[in-house]
Amino acid sequence: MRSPSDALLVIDVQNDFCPGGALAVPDGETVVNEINRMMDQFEVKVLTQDWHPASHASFASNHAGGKPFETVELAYGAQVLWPPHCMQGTKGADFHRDLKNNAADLILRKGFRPDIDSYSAFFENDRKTPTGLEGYLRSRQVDTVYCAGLATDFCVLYSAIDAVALGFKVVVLEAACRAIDLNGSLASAKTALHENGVVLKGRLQS
Ligand code: VGL
Ligand code: ZN
Repeated sequence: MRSPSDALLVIDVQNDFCPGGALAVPDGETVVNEINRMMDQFEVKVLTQDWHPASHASFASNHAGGKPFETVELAYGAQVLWPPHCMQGTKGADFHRDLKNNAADLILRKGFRPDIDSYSAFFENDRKTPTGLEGYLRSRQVDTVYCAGLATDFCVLYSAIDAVALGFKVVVLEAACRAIDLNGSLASAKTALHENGVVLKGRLQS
């Protein structure tokens, strides 16, 4: 068992981000075993679930002429348009069936506001609306956050950087993450993680 001040933060291991899903991350399902293996080592275990209404502003289909993977300007700034994914209550929004989701202490849903996307588990894409996760982790006296899940270059990246900004020590476990890699976004994500003081690690010793 690790120190009780260590939390495992598992980002968006949902069907739509796995092969066959609406926004499949290459090899996305391979993170499941890695994550399951670590689940018992942590006292604090949080899963996030991308959870969008059908009218969500990040869906290309909700913009006239909008195409997946292009960038548009929304009220809060630039936003990548995605194929509709992780719609509330759908199979695509469910966790991967093999993920040990029953072991989680907290399941945090994000991206439920129609007009704001939320990559980060801490702040929505307007960069100021909090999700409440900071308070939860502080109440449980967490000081170090170990990040895993999908996708390395979007939701894991934003979550890790926000966690650092909030004063947590942050480790991204690369063997337990996979990337979308849109126009070099994995390389820039790794640079940003390093520059922000996030520790990149392969896997934890068991
Ligand atoms: C994600 C794009 C859109 C992610 C979520 O989990 O990385 N990426 N919604
Ligand atoms: Zn999403």
